[in-house]
Amino acid sequence: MATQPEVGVSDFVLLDNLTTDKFIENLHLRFQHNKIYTYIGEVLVSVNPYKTLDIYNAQHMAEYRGREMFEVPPHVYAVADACQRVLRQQGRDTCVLISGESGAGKTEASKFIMKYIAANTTQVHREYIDRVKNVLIQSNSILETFGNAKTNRNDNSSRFGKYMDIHFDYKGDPVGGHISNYLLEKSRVVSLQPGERNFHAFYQLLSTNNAYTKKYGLSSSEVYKILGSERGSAQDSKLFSVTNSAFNALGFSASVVEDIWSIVAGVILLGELTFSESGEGEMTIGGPLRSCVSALGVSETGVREVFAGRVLAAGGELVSKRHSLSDANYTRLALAKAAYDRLFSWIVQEINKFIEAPKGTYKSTLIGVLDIYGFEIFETNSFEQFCINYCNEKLQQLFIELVLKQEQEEYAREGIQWTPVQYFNNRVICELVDAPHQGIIAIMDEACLNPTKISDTQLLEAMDKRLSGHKHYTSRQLSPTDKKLKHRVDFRITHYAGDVTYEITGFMDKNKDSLWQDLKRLLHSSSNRSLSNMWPEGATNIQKTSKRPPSAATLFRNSMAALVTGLQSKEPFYVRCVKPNPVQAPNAWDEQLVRHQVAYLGLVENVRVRRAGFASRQRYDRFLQRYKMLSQYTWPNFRGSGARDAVMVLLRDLHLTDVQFGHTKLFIRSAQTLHGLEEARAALIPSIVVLLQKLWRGTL
Ligand code: AD9
Ligand code: MG
Repeated sequence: MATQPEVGVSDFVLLDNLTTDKFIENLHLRFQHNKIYTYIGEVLVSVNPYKTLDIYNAQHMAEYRGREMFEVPPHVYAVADACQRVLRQQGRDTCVLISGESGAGKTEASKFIMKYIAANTTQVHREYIDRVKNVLIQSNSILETFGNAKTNRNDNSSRFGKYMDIHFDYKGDPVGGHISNYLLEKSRVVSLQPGERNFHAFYQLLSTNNAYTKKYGLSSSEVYKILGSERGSAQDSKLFSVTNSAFNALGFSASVVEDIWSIVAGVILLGELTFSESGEGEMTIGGPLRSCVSALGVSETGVREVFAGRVLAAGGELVSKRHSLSDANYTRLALAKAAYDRLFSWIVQEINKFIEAPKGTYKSTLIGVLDIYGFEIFETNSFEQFCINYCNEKLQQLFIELVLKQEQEEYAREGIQWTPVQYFNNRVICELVDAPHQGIIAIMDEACLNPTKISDTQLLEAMDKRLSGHKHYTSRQLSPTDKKLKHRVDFRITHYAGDVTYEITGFMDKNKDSLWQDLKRLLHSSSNRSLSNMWPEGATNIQKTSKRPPSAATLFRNSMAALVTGLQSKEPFYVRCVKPNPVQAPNAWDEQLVRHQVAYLGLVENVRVRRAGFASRQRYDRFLQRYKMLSQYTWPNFRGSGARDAVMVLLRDLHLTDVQFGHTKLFIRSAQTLHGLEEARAALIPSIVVLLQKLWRGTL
């Protein structure tokens, strides 16, 4: 690799006089020279360049293959390579945790990692592996079409969480994968903040006149409510072809693809329906009802019925309830959200069928890549932001546990000399949200289970009562004397990344997340085979549906807990993404914004822990076994007793001093030292092999 002049330091550990100012100065200097990557030991800090850099081609990939992180300039490929090496050499599962706020570059980083991993395969079974690679990459474009949208922070914001496992065989070649999706922001289907767009899929479908628009009476030149103030662009039209090719490449049949786009059309058309009351109190439905039912493959009578009223099972009896206009409208929106949300999860499931390693394939190890929504503070924050920010708290907690806490605890345990580094532990905020019986989720669930209908305001009152003493919780309602504040119905959580005020309106409804049985039955009755399959529970007899399903927040909390448990068992690598400015512009640097992120990501603390820390730690017996050949005092056997003493003698002989001796382990400060040991060992091995052969043959 051509050596390039160093700009600032490529590892923050090497900074003189570490302060936040110096840290930011170095980050900025490198950013100005398009050096967007810098290490903190093995943690990669990445700044979004908001421009295309020529650092990702095949030649660059080749330069990182099989190289140690400290040998080559910082790059996301180096992380991917290290991940794959741990997997191949130690047979351990690894994972890459990518964090940072919305628009910081997480999804792009995850794609680079996947590309690198997919490219870095052996030459045998090329054709099969090419298919797996292709499938893993194509699945991304489908997920982005249906799960991403333009927000005020990011033109291509992931509105769902994604965790992808890539499975490898014993040779380290990818054989398949599995995607888990978390909580799609389905409220976006029916309401948009000013300046934002709905999911890309809607614009793609309406960017040209195509077979679907023709079939369902849609037109690319019409205005549809679901699209907000934006229209499908030439770019959307291009991406529509990309999405369809991806469906095709993955193996979706033409009829399933037709089912999918028909559901998207049906949701657009649901957005156009209106309700009014005729003179006799009869409800009339305005708008393109015919096309809507045709797109959804359901009967017009069925749709009229679900809007006109619903049937409830109360104490074993069936009771009909007539809908008011606002009930009908609520039903329409609920139907649109549910149909789209289920479509998204179903697409993920289908993709999983295509990317799953075939039965009988030996799955040896895996790399998990987590790309999940970043921390969000909007003008108005609702239930979705509450869940998204809770998820970020959990991941920060994992980072603290793995990087800051465990490392320091080990130093203490091993009796290593050490000045402890202070850091904020956000466990207390996680518990504010998820503690059993006392956390916000528990209080919300209690309210949702209450047989009498609890309003959002009553929920807030219950939260205020139970949480008012908590350091990270404040409610505006607590100032009933202040007239201006009295009617505000929000609460504030002091998150690790800043204060967020959540509007309580809609929390109850979104947490219950129940869809009336009539609607499930309607969707299950669809002649659209895929839609019908998505709603198996619509086949259940209404009187038999008994237990209430877990709430949305509980499901989310459980899926986060499972995710964290899964990640804990793997060797983690971190990519910490930083957003340089709020306007998505190249070369612009907003010092305040960067400073805020550096603070809450705990980057300076990370450097402190790392700096005072050690690149490697190994048990004495293992270390001795591996390197005893490097000294005449330990090869072939140490004359004294105890591995610790032997290692001391060995290191004295090698004049190595940047180490500390713990109770059970040796701590090596720099990675270079370790590398030197490895090189010396590699150089000696051939002569030792010859020696051993001679010994065996008795010719020595
Ligand atoms: V969100 O939480 O999903 O809203 P992300 O995923 O953190 O967010 P994303 O990866 O989507 O952000 O990056 C935002 C945009 O920045 C991309 O669409 C690219 O235009 C741009 N970007 C990010 N990383 C790079 C990069 N390494 N090189 C060039 C980049 N452009
Ligand atoms: Mg993203």
